[in-house]
Amino acid sequence: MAEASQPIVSVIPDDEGKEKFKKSDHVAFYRRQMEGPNFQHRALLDTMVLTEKGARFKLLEPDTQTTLLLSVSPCKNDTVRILIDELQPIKARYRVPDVITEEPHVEQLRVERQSKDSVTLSWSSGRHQVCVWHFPFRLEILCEDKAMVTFNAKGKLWLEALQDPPGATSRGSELQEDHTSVLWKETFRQFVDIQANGPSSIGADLCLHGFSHVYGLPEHADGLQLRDTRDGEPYRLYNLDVFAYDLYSRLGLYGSVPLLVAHKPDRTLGVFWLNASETFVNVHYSPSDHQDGQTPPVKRRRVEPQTDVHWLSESGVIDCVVLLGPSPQQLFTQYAQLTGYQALPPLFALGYHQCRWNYDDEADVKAVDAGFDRHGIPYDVIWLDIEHTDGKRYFTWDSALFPEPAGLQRHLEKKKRKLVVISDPHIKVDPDWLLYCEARDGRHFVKNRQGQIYQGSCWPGESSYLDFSSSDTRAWYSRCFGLDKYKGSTPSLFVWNDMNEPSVFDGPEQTMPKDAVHYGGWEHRELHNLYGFYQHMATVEGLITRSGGLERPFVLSRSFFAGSQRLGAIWTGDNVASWEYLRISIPMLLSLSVAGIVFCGADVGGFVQDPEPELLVRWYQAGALQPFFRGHSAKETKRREPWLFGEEVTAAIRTVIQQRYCLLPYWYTVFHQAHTSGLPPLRPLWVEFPREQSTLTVDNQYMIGGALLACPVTEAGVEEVKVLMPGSGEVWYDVHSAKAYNGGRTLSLPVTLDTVPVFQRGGSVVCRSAGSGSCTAELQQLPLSITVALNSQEAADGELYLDDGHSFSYRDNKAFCLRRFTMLSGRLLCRPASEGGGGGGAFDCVTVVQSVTVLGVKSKPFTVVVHVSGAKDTCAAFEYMETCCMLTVNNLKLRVVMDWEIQIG
Ligand code: NBV
Repeated sequence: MAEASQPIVSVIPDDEGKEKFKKSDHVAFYRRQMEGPNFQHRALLDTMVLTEKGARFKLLEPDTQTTLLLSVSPCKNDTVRILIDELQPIKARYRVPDVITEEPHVEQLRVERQSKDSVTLSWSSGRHQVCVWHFPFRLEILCEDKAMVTFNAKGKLWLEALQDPPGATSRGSELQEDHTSVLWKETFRQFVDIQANGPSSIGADLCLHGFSHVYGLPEHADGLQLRDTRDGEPYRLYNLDVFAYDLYSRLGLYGSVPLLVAHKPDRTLGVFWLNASETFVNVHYSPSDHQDGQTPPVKRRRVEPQTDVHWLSESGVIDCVVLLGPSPQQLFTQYAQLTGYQALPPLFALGYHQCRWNYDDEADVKAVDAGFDRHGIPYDVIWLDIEHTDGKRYFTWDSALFPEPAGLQRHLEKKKRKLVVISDPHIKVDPDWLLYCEARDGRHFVKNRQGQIYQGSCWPGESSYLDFSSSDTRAWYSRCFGLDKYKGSTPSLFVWNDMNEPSVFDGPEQTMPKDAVHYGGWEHRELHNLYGFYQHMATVEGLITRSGGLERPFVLSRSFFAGSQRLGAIWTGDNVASWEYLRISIPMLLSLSVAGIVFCGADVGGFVQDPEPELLVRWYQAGALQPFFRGHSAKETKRREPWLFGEEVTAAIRTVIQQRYCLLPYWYTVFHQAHTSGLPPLRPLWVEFPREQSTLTVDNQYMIGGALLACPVTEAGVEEVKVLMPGSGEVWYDVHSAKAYNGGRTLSLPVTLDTVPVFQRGGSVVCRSAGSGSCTAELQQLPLSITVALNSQEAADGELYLDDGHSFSYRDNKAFCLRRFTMLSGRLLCRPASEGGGGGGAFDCVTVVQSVTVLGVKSKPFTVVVHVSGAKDTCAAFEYMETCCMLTVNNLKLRVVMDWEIQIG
């Protein structure tokens, strides 16, 4: 069987290809809901039942005589789950499994007030209330008597009852044949979709009171703040393979997270719409001119702003969780409690990754690897794209190009470097290939609606698609990564899942037909947005099992859903080597971060086309300050390893990669924080400065953790950039010059090609490695340098997390080290971060602090005295630079696991 035509031109949408993807008006369920009537639902208050799972009510729609079941469950972590299903569906409707990690504890509800019009229930000692209105049905969530959210404020509640197929015995057969055929069949271009149980869409609106800024809903190539959708398309959540996607667009991309986050100075709130079918979201700000963060004109009567959010999905049930915050931190924790925390990556995964479609052969890989050493550029991982396989049969090797893959991995492993290989979800239809036969015979493929194995075209030619929604299939796929089974693989091989939207070259919108059938008889439409998430899960399981449960996996996936953060990293797919794509990468990564997908990155340099050297340098500078840092380029592009553009470019790239490596102790610490508290490493400014109006619309700058403000340069040929220094009363220190700036203003800073504006916040402590090494394993042997940045009270604190960097020992044996550095009244203390908070355990931490720099020291001290518990005090030599108020103490050898202090007097 032939491989699919190779040149990417065959899959690049040309002008005709733009039609490849639907707009909302091509989508029947969207039109039906937008053009249809507002139903007149009534909550039958006398049907209320209070159980330990919350409150239940029946809802009646008199015109259609549909009865729905509403349940409201307030949870202990200040979230409220609203679930609406048909009271008696002809068969169970799809409920998204495997995303919510554990059902949160439900609070006991108390009836506060009840009348024929409404019932008010309270929990959490009356602090929170829900009020359910009989007619028109609304559900209001109040915090301290203030309405926060009204569900169904605009009466958009919609739920189409499932029907039996025509000709079947029950209700559906009553429909007229011609009427049925219009409703049940949807055509797009040459593709016909037959809906097994008829129209089954759902929808609802929520009014967010007092909010005029909402964020989240990735993945879209657009700004951070969601736009009012009245002037165009709704946000679409439908995972699609969109090559060189359009910018500033609300069309669906590779992954979806149905979490919307609203923020105002005194509250951050979330709405999580747990549905994996095609989904649209309309956002309406009122007053409509209030969304840009400007205060409304003075003369106009002040109207409380609100944001109305209308969700519409093709099928499933209404399952909506309102997260009440109130702080951004609390919101992130609530969301992580619901869908899981970021997996703690192995340290190498935070290093630099070198990828290309493709490195040609073993010699090429070795030459590129040697190039990094020759040019003194650290890196950890080299990647192989689809051409490494035998005819796009994943888990195999092209024997001419990669005759000794295990030897290649050992070669890299000697330098403590890793290999990542691609593994896509499509399997070449090849009865002579054992893996194909096993999958076929084990019934691991998705079927078509006629019950045969579904086939579509992809890289290998005719392919079938693994049904990762089945746990049996996931287990089988996981076993394929076993070292005995995956010939040529070694423990230093890690994995990349691409094309898992899934991408099907000859499918509707280049994906799988919605009427394909998965395990359990579920139509693909029900779980489309989960497909990539499930492949990612199976791959992660495979790597964990391969190591006997001991080693942390690393898997990059292109497609994702809510909860993918538990699995690993994602990237923003096929971007283009242009300044605009560099710029958009920042809000794209911030939107992902806000929605829990925090280990994310964009192809550095741009995947398609050739970046000019200046763009390449600026992209490395930006990428080095983003969580997942990988250079990648498409097949037709020119080679672009960092040393191919002359010494100036090589030096600039070397510098930022080295700086990234030096900063890895800090990155690792903020990842540990994401892993334990849900706080994203990359944070929009409003997360750290929630009360500052000026931060709400900023999406070219961000915080890395709580301490560093980054503002990568993303314009060509600039000599100056504007940086908002948030927070009046804050002090910011330029990390390169140590120069101090006061917060609460926007600065113009001169820049050259080498400048990367990064500032440390006064009041923070940042730990860096004293050198970069050639990869992260080498870095772990190096001592640390600590930078203490004083605030206006001359205080600062910060944490450091260390462990072995690769195993689950930190979890299973508490083998980690979590330290807190606190500076107050001229005294810097190094202590455990919390009672018993990782004082070493089984982790033999030999890391020492070599130097301490204190920024913001107003005058030259007389002495610096070091005190280590159990030893004599010693005076340390120091340097003081008056021009930048910087004190440096060098030549220290303070073990980070020991308690010690430095007194500046
Ligand atoms: O496997 C080839 C590419 C890969 O390099 C890229 O990163 C993915 O986003 N893949 C898409 C398939 C082909 C794209 C035209």
